[in-house]
Amino acid sequence: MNKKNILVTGGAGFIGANFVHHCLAEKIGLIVNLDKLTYAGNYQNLERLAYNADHVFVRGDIADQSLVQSLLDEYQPGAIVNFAAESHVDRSITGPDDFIQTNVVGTFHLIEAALQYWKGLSANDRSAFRFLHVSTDEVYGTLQKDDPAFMETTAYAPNSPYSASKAASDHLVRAYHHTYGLPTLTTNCSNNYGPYQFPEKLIPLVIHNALKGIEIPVYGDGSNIRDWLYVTDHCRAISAVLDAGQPGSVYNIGGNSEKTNLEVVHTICAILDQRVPREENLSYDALITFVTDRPGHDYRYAINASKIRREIGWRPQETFETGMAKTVKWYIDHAAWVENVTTGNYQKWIQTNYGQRT
Ligand code: NAD
Ligand code: TDX
Repeated sequence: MNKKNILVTGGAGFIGANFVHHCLAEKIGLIVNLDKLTYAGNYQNLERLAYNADHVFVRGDIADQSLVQSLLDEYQPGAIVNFAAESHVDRSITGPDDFIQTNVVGTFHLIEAALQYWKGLSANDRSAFRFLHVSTDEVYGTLQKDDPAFMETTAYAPNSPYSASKAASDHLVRAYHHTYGLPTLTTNCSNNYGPYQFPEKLIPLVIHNALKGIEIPVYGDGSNIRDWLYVTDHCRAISAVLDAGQPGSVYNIGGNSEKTNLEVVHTICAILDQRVPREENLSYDALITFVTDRPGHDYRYAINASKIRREIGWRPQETFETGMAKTVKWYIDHAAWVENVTTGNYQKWIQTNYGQRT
């Protein structure tokens, strides 16, 4: 086994691509990046790595167990970090099949390949190996305004097909540790934002629509609350858990930055008002449009991140204000990237999701 090599899955998506860039900047070792390149995966996110000898990109499915097995045999990684997933709640409501296939069946085949590989390692390598599964706070369900934040011990209560599929995958990972002793780690993180996020998610969608001068759709009355974390802080947390996490453990990761959706939208509009003023000094706020709510919409997520802070020493470096300023600037500076990902199939999704809402 080569301890420094990591098999990253879903590394052409939003968080995965940021993680790959983070690892390569830190010169951690060879990154083998397995991604199916679904609508959400974008090789452009990795283009600047085309000549980086420490990055190997493989187009493929985590559910293809023999492919995963052959990559493990060839590159002998010391860790697998699993980002690959269908990740958008609204899409899971209109079409849950892909979520079950990748998030549940795919994770099963990936961890089964990992187990077979791990069993063949020497005793020293078996104890050094890690399977890190990247999950979400949504598995814990929803909170009321004054409820305490989610802890690692909070009972699972997923409410959407997306969160149910992620919960199922978390349980598989837990079982593979408990039954077979596979050294697993699970991280449950709050909402991320930053570069390379597909503009179907709230923050990049708002920036995109505002700059195009089209309606900014806010579900319901905009009072739902999310705990926002800048993506690079999430990547640092995953690296820290890989290095120092206890096998079989779960770590909650959060930004300690709860905002209503309306607060998020107003923040983006205010930054854009400064950076790209509209004609006649109209505010971008004027584009906000309240639309039919998401079915089963979770009211509030909040993460208690005291375990990872206490045991591993991780804490976020960005505040919501500094992270949002960087994020809006990135989308303004990368208009060509946005243009490329918002053509074709993206247009069909916008019609499916927003065409029915009043
Ligand atoms: P994303 O949708 O941007 O990217 C997912 C990536 O996985 C894409 O590159 C896609 O091509 C790839 N993929 C999908 N199915 C695959 C398959 N069967 N085999 C191989 N690759 C496949 O998602 P994201 O926002 O970067 O999220 C990454 C992970 O982090 C997910 O597991 C998600 O549940 C979790 N997460 C996301 C957030 C968030 O706010 N975005 C928060 C907490 C946890
Ligand atoms: O057009 C919109 N209008 C709107 O009001 C969209 C797309 C979203 N929203 C609301 C719904 C949510 O309350 O904004 C909030 C954030 O929505 P999303 O960006 O879709 O994220 P969310 O549903 O909270 O899930 C995200 O965080 C947890 C990720 O997509 C998941 O992958 C992650 O697990």
